[in-house]
Formats: sequence, structure tokens, C-alpha cells
Amino acid sequence: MNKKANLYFNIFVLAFLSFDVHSQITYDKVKVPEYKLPELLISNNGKKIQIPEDWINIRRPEIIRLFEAYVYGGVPEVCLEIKFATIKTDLNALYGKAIKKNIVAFIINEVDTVQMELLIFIPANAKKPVPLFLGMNFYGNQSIHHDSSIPITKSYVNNNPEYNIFNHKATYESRGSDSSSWPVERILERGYGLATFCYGDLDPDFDDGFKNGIHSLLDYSEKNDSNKLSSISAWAYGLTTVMDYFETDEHINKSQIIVIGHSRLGKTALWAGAIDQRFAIIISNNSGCGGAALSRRKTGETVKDINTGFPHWFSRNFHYFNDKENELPVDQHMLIGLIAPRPVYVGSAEQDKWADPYGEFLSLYHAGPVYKLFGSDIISKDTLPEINKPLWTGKMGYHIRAGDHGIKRFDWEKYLDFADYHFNRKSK
Ligand code: GTR
Repeated sequence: MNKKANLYFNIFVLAFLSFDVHSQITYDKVKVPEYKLPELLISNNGKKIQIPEDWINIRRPEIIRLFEAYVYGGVPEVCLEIKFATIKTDLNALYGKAIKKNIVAFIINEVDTVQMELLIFIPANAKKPVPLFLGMNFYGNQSIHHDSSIPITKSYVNNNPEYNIFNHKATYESRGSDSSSWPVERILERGYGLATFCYGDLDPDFDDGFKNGIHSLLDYSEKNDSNKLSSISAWAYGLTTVMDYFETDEHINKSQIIVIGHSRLGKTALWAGAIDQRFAIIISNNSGCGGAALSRRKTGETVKDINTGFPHWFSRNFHYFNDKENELPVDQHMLIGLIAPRPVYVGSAEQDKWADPYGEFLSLYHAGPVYKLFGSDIISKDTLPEINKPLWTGKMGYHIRAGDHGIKRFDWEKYLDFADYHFNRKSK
């Protein structure tokens, strides 16, 4: 797609989202095709995986390679130097409720640097290192809260205005524009820290053939192999880079980091959680196609839809599977399997048919055998739970919330409860 067409397409998709058409389209009539999922517990050379060691040493690495090769591409392999700088620490932020830190991560090669601006809130009254939610934001750090001291994220403002379809918001007006998705005070009140950065710091969200963002730092051969690259992997790289910083911050309990993401960033949270085992809990909210939803169901957004609308999110190899889902060597239950034995939570929304809520649930259900291998209880029935009634079994959590695509207070409360449960904390 050329640049203009891409721009118009993005505007169309946004208009589509904001007019809430998702919920008005009836997908129920779409018949789910017959499908057989790829085997989770049989290795490429036919070995049955029956013990955790074989999963860890044989099958898990195989499945990661398959996702890299056919779906997400790889996280950049070049040796990039990373430096973190603390720009500011405010011990009395949010009227005394928080410690606020502005950290910049410099991602460096010999000639150039990409900057990630990280915003961190820690509960002010914390007596020991806190568990923390890490989630990328769409519209810059200033969008998550009205606090006027939050610097406006540079990459968000500086992105080529031709593409920055949210550009009108990239001013002081954007302060708090997405605050309803980020209940900062509530997260702090429950004893958790929160860290966020704008996904565009790593890769601006448009198709430029992998030239800008972190891709600009790669060497020529890597850049030329677009099968190896994807925006989702670039964003995931940001999450794992930030994890390196957490390991050095005395306010943060590095063994209790929850990676969370909504929608395209939910897809990214699952992929980051799959490849980086330092994340303790992984949460995907309304992640849909290429996230928690099974591709083979072809319900709501299909592989072809997503590759057409967003050619840069996945590797070029993934495009081969447009209308050929049954040929994919993986499906998304295997992505959830990669998270085992760590806790994973999938959140759906009833009217978010584009994301195929039942397909999101089924991925979790079909990942069960890996969790079972580790001795964990698993979801026993493939029946979708009732609306607004979370189902938690062993390390798996799921809910389908009433309403449409979005991350709402209800979702956050359940994610906080789930984290409390798995970290043995008393819920507040
Ligand atoms: C939609 C896209 C979905 C979902 C969403 C989002 O347009 O089709 O896959 O990820 O965008 O990220 O907001």
C-alpha cells in the first residue's frame, strides 16, 4: 500500500473504531470453518512431550522459532547498547500519593540513538519494593493522566505529521486524553507501581518497510530481511528492555512484574511475555487476531484482514497465510502455552466481536495441556463463562466483560485481584 493509501486506510479504521461499528456488525452468522489445531505437545520430530524438562528444552524453543519464522519475526538481534538515565524523581507526586520517575532509555548503535521515555509511579507509602504493572500506551505518557508535570512524549509529537493521525492531540490537550484506560490512583492504592511508555518510541505505527524507530538501528542485512522484522516484535523489544531497567531499581520488585496490553498492545504483551520469562504475570486485554484469538476460527478479524490493514504488525511471512490459516504451523493457543507455568489472564469484551471473544477463550483452554504438564489445574470445559463472571483455574484467568472494545475499570479490578491472588497479597 502506498503512503497515502495507508494513511487513508488508518483514518478509516480509526473512524470505524470510534463509531463503535464493531459492536453493530453481526458476526454470529459467520460459520466457523472446520479446523484442527497444531499439536502443542508433539515435537517437530514426532517426540511426545510428557515432562516439563522436555517442554523447556525441546518444544518451547521450537515453538518460539515457529512464531518468529511465521508470525512475529524476531526481536532485533544486533548488539545494541542500552543506557538508562534518570531525568527526574518527584517524591511528592499526585498530591503525595506517588513517587514519580522519568527515565530515558537510550538504545544506541555506532551512529544513531533511539530514545524511550519511561514514566513510573510507585505508591508513596511503600515500605518495600513493589509489584508493578508495565504497559505501553498509544498516545504518549501525558495521555494517561492529567498531571501537568508529565512530559509530553517526544516521539508522539515528532512522528511524521502526515502519519500522525492523532496529531491534534499531541499538545497539552492530550493530557489525560486516555486516562479512563489508566486508573493510576487505584493501581497505587492497591499497592502496585505502574510503568508506561509510548509504543511509537520503538516503532511508529505505520508501514514504512521497517525503516524508522528501532529498525533504523539495525544493520543492513537485518534491515533487508523483512521476514525477520515486525512492529509487534519491535514493541516487545521495548518491554523487555524496560525489564532490564527494573532489575536495577530499588523501589521495584523485579520478580513481580506484570506485563499488560490492550488490543494490538495485548498481542504484544503476550509475545513479550512468551519470549521473556522474567515477566511474572501476563495480561492480554481484547487482543484478538494475532493475540489471544485462534486464527483458524476465521471469526471477526482474519489473518488476511489484519495483514491487509496493518502490513507492518507481523512479519512478511505471515502474509502467506492470508486465507490459508490451516497451513500455519502454529496457532495462538501455542503462544499462551509459551507463558506456562506463569499466570496468564485473557480479558475479552462481549461486543468486541472483531476480536472473537470465544476464540480468545479457546486459546487459553487449548493451552491447558502445557499448564497440566507443570502440575497446574486447568480450565476443564470449553464453555464460555458468563458475562462479568471471571473464571480462574490454576494459573489461568479469563473474563468476558459486558460492553465493547476497551480496557475499563472492571478489567483493571479483575487484573489487580488476579495479581493479588498470585502474589499472595491481601486484596484492598
Ligand atoms: C484494530 C485491529 C485489531 C486491534 C485494534 C487495536 O483495528 O483490527 O487487531 O488490535 O485495532 O489495536 O486497537
